[in-house]
Amino acid sequence: MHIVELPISLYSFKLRLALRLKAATIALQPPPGGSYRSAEFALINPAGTIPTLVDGAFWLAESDAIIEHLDDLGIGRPLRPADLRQRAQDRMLSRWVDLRLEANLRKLFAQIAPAGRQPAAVAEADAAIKQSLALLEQGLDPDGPFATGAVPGLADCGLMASASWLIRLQEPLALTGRVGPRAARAMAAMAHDPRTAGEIGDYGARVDTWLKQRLSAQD
Ligand SMILES: N[C@@H](CCC(=O)N[C@@H](CS)C(=O)NCC(=O)O)C(=O)O
Repeated sequence: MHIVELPISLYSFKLRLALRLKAATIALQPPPGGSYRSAEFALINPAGTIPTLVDGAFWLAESDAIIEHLDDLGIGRPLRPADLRQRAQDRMLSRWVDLRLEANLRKLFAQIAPAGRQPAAVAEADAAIKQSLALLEQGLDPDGPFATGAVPGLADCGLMASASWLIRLQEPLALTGRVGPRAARAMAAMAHDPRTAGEIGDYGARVDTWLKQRLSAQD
């Protein structure tokens, strides 16, 4: 069994956080052909997305599906909360991060290079991100520190991954959306957790390097 992923990929980072929390060691490999757009990778996962779990002829896309499958297989410590309501809320929050926050954040990637940046597109995505953050804040556990309570889950991994980009795009794109206090507390708890602190620091440095280059790009 191995996971096809790339070090800079946001969703791969999300999955690596989950692996750290689970204390699970699974081989990580880049997509065959060097890119998730390669013809070789399309033969494995026709959706062409990373991360992808591969086990012989079996493959699985979608970070949440992969993490839940690893939990179901009993690989590493269970990540999802044992309490069924908390578990369902964790799924809901993770969907909100993916389908609302991340979906709008993604629209900003085409706006990072200053050349050709469209202020209206940035403003539209910023407004939608703000709305998603406000909604998320209402769903996060009031006592925390993590998304659904005392232990981290799917939603904490997704939130950390998306917010790692959001906080770095705020200044260069003059975004007004800010993570709320509950989300900030969950992120701080992840950053201070000895299982995930190193991965978060390494990824942040990688994103900083990537952004520095992109922000000075002329195309
Ligand atoms: N919802 C998916 C999204 C995965 C995704 O979009 N990954 C990006 C890299 S961070 C990708 O593979 N993009 C290639 C594409 O969409 O063509 C998940 O949770 O795994």
